[in-house]
Amino acid sequence: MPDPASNELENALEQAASLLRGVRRVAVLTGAGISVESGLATFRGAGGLWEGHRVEDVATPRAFEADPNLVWRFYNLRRANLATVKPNPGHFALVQLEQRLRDGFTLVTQNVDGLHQLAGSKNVLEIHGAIRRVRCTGCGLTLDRGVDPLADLPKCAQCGALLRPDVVWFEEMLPDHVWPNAELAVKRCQCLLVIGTSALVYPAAGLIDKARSRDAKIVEVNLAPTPATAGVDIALQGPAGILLPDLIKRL
Ligand code: BV8
Ligand code: ZN
Repeated sequence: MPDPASNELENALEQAASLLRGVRRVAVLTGAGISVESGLATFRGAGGLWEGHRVEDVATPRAFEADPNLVWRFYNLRRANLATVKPNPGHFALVQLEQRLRDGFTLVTQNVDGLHQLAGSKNVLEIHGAIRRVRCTGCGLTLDRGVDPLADLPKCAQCGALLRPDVVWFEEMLPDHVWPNAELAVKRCQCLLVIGTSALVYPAAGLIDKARSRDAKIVEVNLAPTPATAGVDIALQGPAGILLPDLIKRL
Protein backbone atom coordinates (compact mmCIF):
# COMPACT_ATOMS: atom_id res chain seq x y z
CA MET A 1 0.00 0.00 0.00
CA PRO A 2 1.78 3.23 -1.12
CA ASP A 3 2.36 5.73 1.65
CA PRO A 4 -0.53 8.28 1.53
CA ALA A 5 2.01 11.10 1.97
CA SER A 6 3.75 10.11 -1.26
CA ASN A 7 0.35 9.94 -2.99
CA GLU A 8 -0.34 13.45 -1.78
CA LEU A 9 3.09 14.60 -2.99
CA GLU A 10 2.57 12.83 -6.32
CA ASN A 11 -0.73 14.66 -6.84
CA ALA A 12 0.79 17.98 -5.81
CA LEU A 13 3.68 17.50 -8.25
CA GLU A 14 1.24 16.72 -11.07
CA GLN A 15 -0.85 19.78 -10.14
CA ALA A 16 2.25 22.01 -10.09
CA ALA A 17 3.45 20.61 -13.43
CA SER A 18 0.11 21.26 -15.15
CA LEU A 19 0.10 24.78 -13.68
CA LEU A 20 3.62 25.47 -15.05
CA ARG A 21 2.71 24.06 -18.48
CA GLY A 22 0.00 26.70 -18.83
CA VAL A 23 1.92 29.89 -17.95
CA ARG A 24 4.46 32.06 -19.76
CA ARG A 25 5.65 34.37 -16.95
CA VAL A 26 7.21 32.66 -13.90
CA ALA A 27 9.10 34.28 -11.01
CA VAL A 28 11.12 32.30 -8.49
CA LEU A 29 12.12 33.37 -4.96
CA THR A 30 14.90 31.26 -3.44
CA GLY A 31 16.43 31.17 0.04
CA ALA A 32 19.23 29.31 1.80
CA GLY A 33 17.32 25.99 1.60
CA ILE A 34 18.09 25.54 -2.11
CA SER A 35 21.82 25.53 -1.31
CA VAL A 36 21.61 23.00 1.55
CA GLU A 37 22.11 20.05 -0.83
CA SER A 38 25.25 21.80 -2.06
CA GLY A 39 26.54 21.58 1.52
CA LEU A 40 25.88 25.16 2.69
CA ALA A 41 24.24 25.73 6.06
CA THR A 42 20.97 27.66 6.34
CA PHE A 43 20.55 30.68 8.58
CA ARG A 44 17.99 29.36 10.97
CA GLY A 45 18.28 25.64 10.75
CA ALA A 46 19.79 23.69 13.67
CA GLY A 47 19.89 26.70 15.95
CA GLY A 48 21.15 28.96 13.15
CA LEU A 49 24.01 30.18 15.29
CA TRP A 50 27.56 30.97 14.27
CA GLU A 51 30.15 30.84 17.09
CA GLY A 52 27.16 31.40 19.38
CA HIS A 53 26.03 34.54 17.52
CA ARG A 54 22.66 34.90 15.79
CA VAL A 55 23.14 35.90 12.16
CA GLU A 56 20.85 38.85 12.82
CA ASP A 57 23.47 40.06 15.32
CA VAL A 58 26.53 39.62 13.08
CA ALA A 59 25.12 40.65 9.69
CA THR A 60 24.48 44.26 10.71
CA PRO A 61 26.27 47.62 10.24
CA ARG A 62 26.48 48.05 14.02
CA ALA A 63 28.26 44.71 14.46
CA PHE A 64 30.71 45.71 11.71
CA GLU A 65 31.26 49.09 13.36
CA ALA A 66 31.78 47.48 16.79
CA ASP A 67 33.90 44.50 15.76
CA PRO A 68 34.95 44.35 12.07
CA ASN A 69 37.27 41.42 12.89
CA LEU A 70 34.35 39.29 14.11
CA VAL A 71 32.22 40.16 11.06
CA TRP A 72 35.05 39.53 8.60
CA ARG A 73 35.78 36.21 10.33
CA PHE A 74 32.12 35.25 9.72
CA TYR A 75 32.28 36.21 6.05
CA ASN A 76 35.75 34.82 5.35
CA LEU A 77 34.58 31.46 6.73
CA ARG A 78 31.54 31.51 4.44
CA ARG A 79 33.71 32.53 1.48
CA ALA A 80 36.07 29.63 2.24
CA ASN A 81 33.07 27.24 2.38
CA LEU A 82 31.97 28.50 -1.03
CA ALA A 83 35.29 27.44 -2.55
CA THR A 84 34.37 23.83 -1.70
CA VAL A 85 30.74 23.63 -2.89
CA LYS A 86 29.00 23.50 -6.26
CA PRO A 87 25.43 23.89 -7.54
CA ASN A 88 23.07 20.96 -6.90
CA PRO A 89 20.24 19.44 -9.04
CA GLY A 90 17.82 22.01 -7.60
CA HIS A 91 19.87 24.88 -9.06
CA PHE A 92 20.18 23.07 -12.41
CA ALA A 93 16.42 22.41 -12.57
CA LEU A 94 15.85 26.19 -12.41
CA VAL A 95 18.31 26.65 -15.29
CA GLN A 96 16.19 24.22 -17.36
CA LEU A 97 13.01 26.09 -16.40
CA GLU A 98 14.60 29.37 -17.55
CA GLN A 99 15.61 27.77 -20.86
CA ARG A 100 11.99 26.70 -21.36
CA LEU A 101 10.51 30.11 -20.47
CA ARG A 102 13.30 32.34 -21.78
CA ASP A 103 12.44 36.00 -21.08
CA GLY A 104 9.32 35.00 -19.18
CA PHE A 105 11.53 33.80 -16.30
CA THR A 106 13.00 35.84 -13.40
CA LEU A 107 14.98 34.35 -10.51
CA VAL A 108 14.95 36.50 -7.36
CA THR A 109 17.37 35.16 -4.76
CA GLN A 110 18.01 36.06 -1.12
CA ASN A 111 21.16 33.96 -1.33
CA VAL A 112 24.56 35.61 -1.60
CA ASP A 113 26.39 32.37 -2.56
CA GLY A 114 26.33 32.89 -6.37
CA LEU A 115 25.40 29.21 -6.96
CA HIS A 116 22.48 30.07 -9.28
CA GLN A 117 24.80 31.88 -11.71
CA LEU A 118 27.42 29.14 -11.37
CA ALA A 119 24.72 26.61 -12.40
CA GLY A 120 23.94 28.70 -15.50
CA SER A 121 20.93 30.83 -14.46
CA LYS A 122 20.98 34.08 -16.43
CA ASN A 123 18.24 36.43 -15.19
CA VAL A 124 19.19 36.44 -11.48
CA LEU A 125 18.29 39.30 -9.12
CA GLU A 126 20.48 39.11 -6.00
CA ILE A 127 18.34 41.20 -3.64
CA HIS A 128 20.70 40.67 -0.69
CA GLY A 129 23.95 41.18 -2.60
CA ALA A 130 26.80 38.76 -3.21
CA ILE A 131 29.46 37.43 -0.84
CA ARG A 132 32.07 37.20 -3.62
CA ARG A 133 31.92 41.01 -4.03
CA VAL A 134 33.56 43.49 -1.64
CA ARG A 135 32.77 47.22 -1.38
CA CYS A 136 35.01 49.98 0.00
CA THR A 137 33.57 51.82 3.00
CA GLY A 138 35.55 54.87 1.91
CA CYS A 139 35.35 55.38 -1.85
CA GLY A 140 32.60 52.87 -2.68
CA LEU A 141 34.84 50.91 -5.07
CA THR A 142 33.20 47.50 -5.64
CA LEU A 143 35.25 44.47 -6.68
CA ASP A 144 34.41 40.86 -7.48
CA ARG A 145 36.96 38.90 -5.44
CA GLY A 146 35.57 35.45 -6.22
CA VAL A 147 36.13 33.23 -3.21
CA ASP A 148 39.84 34.01 -2.78
CA PRO A 149 40.78 34.30 0.87
CA LEU A 150 40.97 37.95 1.95
CA ALA A 151 43.13 39.54 4.62
CA ASP A 152 41.52 39.53 8.08
CA LEU A 153 40.69 43.23 7.69
CA PRO A 154 40.91 43.82 3.92
CA LYS A 155 41.74 47.37 2.86
CA CYS A 156 40.96 49.25 -0.36
CA ALA A 157 43.91 49.39 -2.79
CA GLN A 158 42.54 52.70 -4.10
CA CYS A 159 42.02 54.67 -0.88
CA GLY A 160 43.16 52.47 1.99
CA ALA A 161 39.77 52.38 3.76
CA LEU A 162 38.28 49.17 5.17
CA LEU A 163 36.45 46.91 2.70
CA ARG A 164 33.10 45.27 3.57
CA PRO A 165 31.21 42.36 2.01
CA ASP A 166 28.89 43.69 -0.72
CA VAL A 167 25.83 42.11 0.93
CA VAL A 168 22.70 43.70 2.42
CA TRP A 169 22.90 43.56 6.22
CA PHE A 170 19.89 43.70 8.52
CA GLU A 171 18.54 47.23 8.82
CA GLU A 172 20.09 48.15 5.46
CA MET A 173 18.08 49.06 2.38
CA LEU A 174 17.99 46.60 -0.49
CA PRO A 175 19.95 47.65 -3.61
CA ASP A 176 17.83 50.20 -5.50
CA HIS A 177 19.08 48.91 -8.86
CA VAL A 178 17.78 45.40 -8.07
CA TRP A 179 14.82 45.55 -5.69
CA PRO A 180 12.38 47.42 -8.00
CA ASN A 181 13.05 44.83 -10.75
CA ALA A 182 12.29 42.03 -8.29
CA GLU A 183 9.01 43.67 -7.31
CA LEU A 184 8.07 44.20 -10.96
CA ALA A 185 8.85 40.59 -11.94
CA VAL A 186 6.75 39.29 -9.05
CA LYS A 187 3.83 41.64 -9.83
CA ARG A 188 3.83 40.54 -13.48
CA CYS A 189 4.27 36.80 -12.98
CA GLN A 190 1.47 34.27 -13.41
CA CYS A 191 3.19 31.79 -11.09
CA LEU A 192 5.66 32.36 -8.23
CA LEU A 193 7.83 29.43 -7.06
CA VAL A 194 8.97 29.96 -3.44
CA ILE A 195 11.89 27.63 -2.77
CA GLY A 196 13.89 26.95 0.40
CA THR A 197 13.05 30.06 2.36
CA SER A 198 11.69 30.40 5.90
CA ALA A 199 9.73 33.46 4.66
CA LEU A 200 10.79 35.39 7.78
CA VAL A 201 12.99 38.12 6.33
CA TYR A 202 11.35 41.24 4.87
CA PRO A 203 10.89 42.86 2.45
CA ALA A 204 11.88 39.66 0.54
CA ALA A 205 9.11 37.56 2.11
CA GLY A 206 6.63 40.32 1.22
CA LEU A 207 7.10 39.38 -2.45
CA ILE A 208 4.89 36.35 -1.81
CA ASP A 209 1.90 38.50 -0.82
CA LYS A 210 2.66 40.83 -3.71
CA ALA A 211 2.38 37.95 -6.19
CA ARG A 212 -0.83 36.74 -4.59
CA SER A 213 -2.33 40.24 -4.68
CA ARG A 214 -1.96 40.05 -8.48
CA ASP A 215 -3.66 36.64 -8.62
CA ALA A 216 -0.46 34.74 -9.37
CA LYS A 217 -0.46 31.09 -8.37
CA ILE A 218 2.05 30.30 -5.62
CA VAL A 219 3.95 27.00 -5.41
CA GLU A 220 6.17 26.45 -2.34
CA VAL A 221 9.01 23.92 -2.16
CA ASN A 222 10.31 23.40 1.37
CA LEU A 223 11.27 20.63 3.78
CA ALA A 224 8.78 21.95 6.31
CA PRO A 225 5.78 24.31 6.57
CA THR A 226 6.61 28.04 6.81
CA PRO A 227 4.53 31.16 7.62
CA ALA A 228 3.85 31.33 3.86
CA THR A 229 2.50 27.78 3.52
CA ALA A 230 -1.07 28.57 4.59
CA GLY A 231 -1.39 31.06 1.73
CA VAL A 232 0.16 29.10 -1.15
CA ASP A 233 -1.79 27.23 -3.84
CA ILE A 234 0.47 24.15 -3.91
CA ALA A 235 2.94 23.11 -1.16
CA LEU A 236 5.57 20.54 -2.23
CA GLN A 237 7.15 19.20 0.95
CA GLY A 238 10.61 17.71 0.47
CA PRO A 239 14.17 18.58 -0.57
CA ALA A 240 14.45 21.05 -3.45
CA GLY A 241 17.30 19.01 -4.99
CA ILE A 242 14.88 16.10 -5.46
CA LEU A 243 11.52 17.82 -6.05
CA LEU A 244 12.62 20.51 -8.54
CA PRO A 245 14.20 18.08 -11.06
CA ASP A 246 11.12 15.83 -10.67
CA LEU A 247 8.79 18.80 -11.32
CA ILE A 248 10.73 20.07 -14.36
CA LYS A 249 10.93 16.54 -15.82
CA ARG A 250 7.09 16.47 -15.91
CA LEU A 251 6.83 19.60 -18.07
C1 BV8 B 1 15.15 46.44 5.57
C2 BV8 B 1 22.56 38.92 3.47
C3 BV8 B 1 14.38 48.65 5.39
C4 BV8 B 1 23.65 38.88 4.49
C5 BV8 B 1 20.45 38.83 4.66
C6 BV8 B 1 13.96 46.20 13.08
C7 BV8 B 1 14.78 47.20 12.59
C8 BV8 B 1 15.12 47.27 11.24
C9 BV8 B 1 14.65 46.31 10.35
C10 BV8 B 1 13.85 45.32 10.87
C11 BV8 B 1 13.49 45.24 12.21
N1 BV8 B 1 12.70 44.14 12.40
C12 BV8 B 1 12.54 43.51 11.22
C13 BV8 B 1 13.21 44.22 10.28
C14 BV8 B 1 13.30 43.92 8.88
C15 BV8 B 1 14.47 42.97 8.70
C16 BV8 B 1 13.95 41.57 8.93
O1 BV8 B 1 13.17 41.09 8.13
N2 BV8 B 1 14.39 40.93 10.03
C17 BV8 B 1 13.95 39.56 10.29
C18 BV8 B 1 15.04 38.80 11.06
C19 BV8 B 1 12.64 39.63 11.07
N3 BV8 B 1 14.90 43.14 7.32
C20 BV8 B 1 15.89 44.00 7.05
O2 BV8 B 1 16.54 44.59 7.88
C21 BV8 B 1 16.10 44.22 5.56
N4 BV8 B 1 16.19 45.63 5.30
O3 BV8 B 1 14.15 46.08 6.14
O4 BV8 B 1 15.39 47.73 5.12
C22 BV8 B 1 14.71 49.21 6.72
C23 BV8 B 1 15.93 49.84 6.88
C24 BV8 B 1 16.23 50.37 8.12
C25 BV8 B 1 15.32 50.25 9.18
C26 BV8 B 1 14.09 49.57 8.99
C27 BV8 B 1 13.80 49.04 7.77
C28 BV8 B 1 17.41 43.58 5.12
C29 BV8 B 1 17.25 42.08 5.17
C30 BV8 B 1 18.47 41.44 4.48
C31 BV8 B 1 19.37 40.85 5.52
N5 BV8 B 1 20.45 40.11 4.84
N6 BV8 B 1 21.42 38.19 4.00
C32 BV8 B 1 24.23 37.50 4.56
O5 BV8 B 1 23.76 36.57 3.91
O6 BV8 B 1 25.22 37.37 5.32
S1 BV8 B 1 19.11 37.94 5.20
C33 BV8 B 1 19.47 36.31 5.28
O7 BV8 B 1 18.21 35.69 5.65
C34 BV8 B 1 19.84 35.66 3.97
O8 BV8 B 1 19.76 36.51 2.85
C35 BV8 B 1 18.79 34.58 3.85
O9 BV8 B 1 18.57 34.22 2.57
C36 BV8 B 1 17.64 35.31 4.43
C37 BV8 B 1 16.38 34.58 4.69
O10 BV8 B 1 16.72 33.36 5.24
P1 BV8 B 1 16.38 32.07 4.33
O11 BV8 B 1 17.10 32.22 3.02
O12 BV8 B 1 14.92 31.88 4.27
O13 BV8 B 1 17.11 30.94 5.12
P2 BV8 B 1 16.59 30.26 6.47
O14 BV8 B 1 17.75 29.55 7.08
O15 BV8 B 1 15.83 31.26 7.28
O16 BV8 B 1 15.52 29.19 5.96
C38 BV8 B 1 15.95 28.09 5.17
C39 BV8 B 1 14.69 27.40 4.69
O17 BV8 B 1 15.07 26.34 3.81
C40 BV8 B 1 13.88 26.78 5.81
O18 BV8 B 1 12.51 27.07 5.61
C41 BV8 B 1 14.12 25.26 5.63
O19 BV8 B 1 12.98 24.49 6.00
C42 BV8 B 1 14.34 25.18 4.16
N7 BV8 B 1 15.17 24.05 3.72
C43 BV8 B 1 16.25 23.50 4.34
N8 BV8 B 1 16.76 22.52 3.57
C44 BV8 B 1 16.00 22.47 2.43
C45 BV8 B 1 14.99 23.43 2.52
N9 BV8 B 1 14.07 23.63 1.56
C46 BV8 B 1 14.15 22.83 0.47
N10 BV8 B 1 15.10 21.88 0.31
C47 BV8 B 1 16.03 21.66 1.26
N11 BV8 B 1 16.96 20.71 1.08
ZN1 ZN C 1 38.35 52.89 -1.33
